[in-house]
Amino acid sequence: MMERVYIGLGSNLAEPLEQLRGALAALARLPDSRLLASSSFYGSDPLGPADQPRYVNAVAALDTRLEPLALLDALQAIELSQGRVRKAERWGPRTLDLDILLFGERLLDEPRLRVPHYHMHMRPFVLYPLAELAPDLHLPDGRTLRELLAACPFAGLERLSLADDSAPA
Ligand code: PH2
Ligand code: MG
Ligand code: MG
Repeated sequence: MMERVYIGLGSNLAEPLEQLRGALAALARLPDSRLLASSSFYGSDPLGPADQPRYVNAVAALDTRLEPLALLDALQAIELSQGRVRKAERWGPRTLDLDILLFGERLLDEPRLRVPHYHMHMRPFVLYPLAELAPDLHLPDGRTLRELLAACPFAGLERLSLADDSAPA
């Protein structure tokens, strides 16, 4: 069964725009999956330590037959292939971060993976790009994306590109 997955992309090191473009190209090559759409790219104020560069963020929609942990493995392989080094600092700078935001209607609470993503409901750099792709979305707990957006100001965000500019080649 194909399931609809939303993936958050983020980067604030080593040419963030190129990091996101490369990541979208890699997502388009995932096995047993189809990349459906990607949002505009957004510049965003860093959440967490303030002494780090601004991020570029986007969201992608994917249909996949992969199981969640197989998809997580594939996303981490993409992060590593683009030079990510995992550091101890929480919410510190990174070359590429690919987070599973939603996986169909599933609620997952495993050591490696919590879905929905634990802070997505209050992160403007997740909610606004997601709303471009799925404005009528409902979360598995019944909350609507519209409700979450109403409680989340468009703060520290700047739309850098239209969705079409960031589409994979
Ligand atoms: N990711 C983090 C920590 N802080 N801030 C912004 N603006 N965008 C991110 O993607 C981000 C962050 C940890 O994954
Ligand atoms: Mg993250
Ligand atoms: Mg992550």
